[in-house]
Amino acid sequence: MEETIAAVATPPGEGALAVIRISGPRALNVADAIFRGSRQPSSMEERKVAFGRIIDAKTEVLDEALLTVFRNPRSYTGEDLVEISGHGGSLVASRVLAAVLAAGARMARPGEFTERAFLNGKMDLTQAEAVMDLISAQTPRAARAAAHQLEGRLGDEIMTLRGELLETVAHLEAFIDFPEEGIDPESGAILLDRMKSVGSHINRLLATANEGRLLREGLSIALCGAPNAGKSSLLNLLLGADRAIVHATPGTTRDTIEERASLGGYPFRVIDTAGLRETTDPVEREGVERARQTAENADLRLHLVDATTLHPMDGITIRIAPLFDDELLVMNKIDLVSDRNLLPEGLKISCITGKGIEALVDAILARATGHPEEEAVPDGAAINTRHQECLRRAASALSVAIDLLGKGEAPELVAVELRASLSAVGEIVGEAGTEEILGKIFSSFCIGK
Ligand SMILES: Nc1nc2c(ncn2[C@@H]2O[C@H](COP(=O)(O)OP(=O)(O)OP(=O)(O)O)[C@@H](O)[C@H]2O)c(=O)[nH]1
Ligand SMILES: [Mg+2]
Repeated sequence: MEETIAAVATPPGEGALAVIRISGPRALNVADAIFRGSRQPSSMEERKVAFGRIIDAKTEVLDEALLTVFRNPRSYTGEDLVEISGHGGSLVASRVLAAVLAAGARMARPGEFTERAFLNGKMDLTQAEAVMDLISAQTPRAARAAAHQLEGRLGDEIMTLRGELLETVAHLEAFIDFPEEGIDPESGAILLDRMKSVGSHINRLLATANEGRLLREGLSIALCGAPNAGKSSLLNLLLGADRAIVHATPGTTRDTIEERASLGGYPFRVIDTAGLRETTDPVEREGVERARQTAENADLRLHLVDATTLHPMDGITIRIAPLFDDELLVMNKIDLVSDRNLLPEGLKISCITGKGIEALVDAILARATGHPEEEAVPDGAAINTRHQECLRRAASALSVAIDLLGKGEAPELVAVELRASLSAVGEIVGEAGTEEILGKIFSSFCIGK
């Protein structure tokens, strides 16, 4: 028999409420032991709420709470499940949990409620992953993508792909039953077409990996350049907050300052750095060294140049020496430049007036997503690294299958590869879920989820 698990599902600290969850075959008995209300939890109707007192084994009153009963299979986990909403102090919640554990539940592992939901068929593996994505989403766009995945959009897409592969295997296996006849050229061509179309479906999904990584992990972007270029001003502007000290004195920023910002709905970490210059000041030199290292480790590098130092003149082409090969060059303080059209090609902004900032954000997004910002970002599935790994395996087995079929090899051999492709696709939704995969996924969850 499954053990009954329990945990505090709300974050630690003080709050209006704390929720304690109990799930498993003994959830209602455990609740009976600690709850004194107008009804016993085990005799309550499902999805009904009762008010009562929470007591421990010595009948000391620990809290007043609302208790909700969900019965197997109509609960988050698919098991009998009880939720207790009590007062949100960390001590009171942990005392209630201790009473629950003393009454026969055991402490849940991270993600164990969701793992049980998956094991009991309440959701597929992509939906279970979406629960975690939704909880950890940093921007509205990331939250929306996670909510779509939670709804089952990615799972449905994978099931469609799986269906296409299954049909192809079935088609192929019809020939295995009649080995002496082999595959006639006409059927061979139809099969090949089918396999290629499955291949392009896999590639379409693989193409969403970058978007998925961006939404889930975000990107870091380092602001670099000479002292006084306006790096700290730009950081503050992008954050919409007065975070870093801005001053006319060159060499103001010494340490790197890293802050989260949402640009175009994507989560970014924007890092302000010390102005890069030769210096004898040991503290500033350390700052410059850190600035270089930070910039090299960042996903994107933005090279900010004070446009007033460029002195554009008619007939003279200004060249700005790049700091990094792949940098995004940005000229700042254009509000102070009268001959703007004489400035070199590139992004031009003013941190004082805000001019050009939108175009700058668009350029950052185009770099980050790999497609121009005006192009609509696919609203559907955006796969994660695990899905990507499975799909790559599926694609490679499929391409071997296509190769074998093209060479006129026996249908059995082609079928082996197709089956490998099928099982890799099935792994995404958890059809062939090994303990190891599940352990990896759910251990990253928080306790109580
Ligand atoms: N007119 C004008 N002044 C700006 C603009 N951006 C920054 N400044 C001014 O330039 C000076 C330097 O700005 P910071 O943001 O501190 O420059 P920084 O690149 O962080 O400088 P360090 O930290 O010393 O490397 C400040 O006086 C800002 O007010 C701009 O777009 N236009
Ligand atoms: Mg600065």
